[in-house]
Amino acid sequence: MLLLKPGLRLYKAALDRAAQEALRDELRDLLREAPLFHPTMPRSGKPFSVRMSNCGPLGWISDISGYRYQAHHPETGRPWPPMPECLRGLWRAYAGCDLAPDACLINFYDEQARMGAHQDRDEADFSAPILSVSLGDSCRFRYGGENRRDPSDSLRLDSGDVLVFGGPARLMFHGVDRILPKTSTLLDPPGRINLTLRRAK
Ligand code: MD6
Ligand code: FE
Repeated sequence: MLLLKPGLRLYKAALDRAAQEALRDELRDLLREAPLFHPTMPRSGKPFSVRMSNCGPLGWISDISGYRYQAHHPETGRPWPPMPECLRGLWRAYAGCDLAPDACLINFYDEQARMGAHQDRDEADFSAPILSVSLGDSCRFRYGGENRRDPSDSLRLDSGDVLVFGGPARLMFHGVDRILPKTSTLLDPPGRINLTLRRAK
């Protein structure tokens, strides 16, 4: 475990290749039930460059009217599929939180996609951490402080890595500067999947 700063823990290669392949295959089926959609920014309606879906009781979505957690897919109207057991096991092993996650956001990045600096603050209780799992191509992940203008650092996240944001790091600004194309053979089509497990309610 690497403690990057108080509350920010990185577990390199928490999933080995076989576990990554098993999770990839589960996600492939899950995304047939809950297809990736193109979220848009509140007010402006500008599309995100990532595509999203969710699993678990609640899912995070963004559209013209705002950010929120809801229990159904915005396009199919169906409930989100259950969270794979492998993800719940990572939460038990690494989150350090007795309560189970009730939401998992799935972000898919193609080679051009990025994620602007943001805080995750739509959850009811910031005492629970957020646990992130990376699959596929590596990325440059940027993290700073609680104010957008605080100094920032970046690190490389590779397939199989788990990052936990909790305690004093829970509300830090973070984003994805860029995807590093052709750094993994896990996904076809290529790209990066990031899963973030949360306690939304
Ligand atoms: C990403 N991650 O890695 C974006 N949020 O693609 C996040 O936005 C994130 O890694 C909250 C906690 C951990 C994260
Ligand atoms: Fe985030």
